[in-house]
Amino acid sequence: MRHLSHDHEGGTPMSHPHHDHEGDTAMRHHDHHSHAVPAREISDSYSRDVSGLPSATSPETVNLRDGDKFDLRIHPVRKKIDGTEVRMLGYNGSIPGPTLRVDQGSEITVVVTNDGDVETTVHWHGLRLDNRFDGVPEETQAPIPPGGTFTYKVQFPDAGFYWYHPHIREDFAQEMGLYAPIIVEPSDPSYWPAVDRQLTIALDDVLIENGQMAPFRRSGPNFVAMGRFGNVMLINGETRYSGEAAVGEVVRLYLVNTANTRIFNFALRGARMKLVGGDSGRYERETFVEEVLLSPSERMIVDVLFDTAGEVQLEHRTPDYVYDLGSFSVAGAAAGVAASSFEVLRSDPELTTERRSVEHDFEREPDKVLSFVASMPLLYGGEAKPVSSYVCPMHPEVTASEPETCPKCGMRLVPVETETLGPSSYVCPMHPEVTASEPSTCPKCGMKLVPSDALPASETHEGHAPDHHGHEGHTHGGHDHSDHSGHEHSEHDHDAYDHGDHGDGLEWEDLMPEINRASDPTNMIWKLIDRQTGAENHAISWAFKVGDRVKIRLVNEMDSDHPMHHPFHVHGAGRFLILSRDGQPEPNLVWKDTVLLRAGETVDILLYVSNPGLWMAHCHIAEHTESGMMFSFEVEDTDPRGSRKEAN
Ligand SMILES: [Cu+2]
Repeated sequence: MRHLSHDHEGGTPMSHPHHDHEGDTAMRHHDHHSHAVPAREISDSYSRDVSGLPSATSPETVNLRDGDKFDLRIHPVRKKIDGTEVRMLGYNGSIPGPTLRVDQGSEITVVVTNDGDVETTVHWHGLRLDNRFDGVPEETQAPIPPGGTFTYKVQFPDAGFYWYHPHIREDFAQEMGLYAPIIVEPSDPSYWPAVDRQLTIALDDVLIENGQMAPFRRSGPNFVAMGRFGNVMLINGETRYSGEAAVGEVVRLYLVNTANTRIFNFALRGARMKLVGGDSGRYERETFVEEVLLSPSERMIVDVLFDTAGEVQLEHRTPDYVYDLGSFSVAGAAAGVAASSFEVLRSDPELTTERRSVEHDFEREPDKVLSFVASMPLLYGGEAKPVSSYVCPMHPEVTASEPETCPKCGMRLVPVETETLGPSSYVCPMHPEVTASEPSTCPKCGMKLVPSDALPASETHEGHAPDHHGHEGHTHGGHDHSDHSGHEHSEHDHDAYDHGDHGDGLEWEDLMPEINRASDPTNMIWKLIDRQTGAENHAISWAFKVGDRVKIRLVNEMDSDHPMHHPFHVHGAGRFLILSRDGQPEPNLVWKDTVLLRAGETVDILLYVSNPGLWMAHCHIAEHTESGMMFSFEVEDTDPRGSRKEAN
């Protein structure tokens, strides 16, 4: 598979000791580079200055035992991405930050020092921990100011794969590099199947324009419509993965999606993959899969058998493209023994039992109903100019003389302020130099052209420069997509609507970047609505007790200015099972803290409430969270000995 722009990059931190090489290279490049950076800092933008910053280091894996203390320092670093040097933020100087490897049932102390560019907290994603240390600003702690510290006690009741990231300006700070994995080793040594080795894989993207990180506003997020898509894929902070494996070796990959908004559909070409775990621990049944779908913040744990020598490609497969994320070189012969049991598909007795115990929950009415709705004054509000026609921003071929909704995606049509019946020119959202007089697709990237006059002018547009690396890191599809029946989640049937051009209710790319860039919390309103009370976002006031099993119906409404997918995350009040999607029982259970809701989809979850306190629930698209698509709920401690009542 071709990979045009990344051949200079070295390997991944976990497999290549040569990585610190990059420091020297970066240093030399820096002197040369700083002259080329235009002196165009907008006052409302966070600094992009790399001068004097240390180079990002390779992420470490830190083994911590019960009672251990660990220091975590946040500070700016400079990092070379795709040949360009950018300012980013690292935990202990690396991107991703250090992987914490801990024991189930243990507790550690983490002393966080913030020498970064913005106030911060650390959220320990997916952990059912003491509420005081959940990292929610103003609710569980005061923000850690630049120069400040905070000491967290972090507990790990459940085996599996978790991660940590900021909970203030996630759209900026997490995107700038503040994310890192946590592996919780199970107390039961037979909890997981045998493997020969374990690796963590963080999937991300960043937006590089004109040789710089696209600016972030201090005053608040933009790209609030679809979230900030990157144009450079990052795998463990690098543009290309480069690993090695032995023939016959079984390697466990702990996968996490740390992107602001991009969904990753991860696949390996040339090796066998067994799905064993999800957000929190193992699946009810292990299954062989061709690919795994991860929305932002979701995790998947796959065991990989490298059964033949050669190159095994890591891919992100979308309906239109296959992104090349790097490769494993497979050679030699494994000394390990895990391969002998790779064919065995095990099941989890606990979740098998749980499936029986939730049988009546599939049928009963939900306790809570939560809707996901958008209103978009940017496109639909305000001026009452006479207009003669309307067009769908996503589907330019859909036009009407009345302000209807698009039959394909449900978006409200946008007024076209011309006298002509339809748009007269079309432009590629990714390649502005590509224009046409008829609706067609871009020869460079295959995206549909949009009407030029449907795009509002963008004040801070820095240009999608023709030489940007948006789609150079991938080759066009051509992979046989028929052979992925092993993955139940990717087979969801949604013929009731057609969204994102693929009928899957997912937005794989930013289809309207100008509109997206111009969107902010004032002109793009994301709402969670409690359908029983009508309360919206922070006004929602749910109260549960420890021990409750709450059935929550999540409705991603099509009757919305911009229906799109949302990954819904519940903090450590408990963990949940997905009961059903559009009425279809979930075929393979796993404990979850985040669930992907496709556009138009209704998902029932069952939340097992275990931890008292004030807990947050929100969409995990960073820009949606930051623009208010969130609320918090109370959990009362029913344990009479429960003494942690500092909140009142
Ligand atoms: Cu969202």
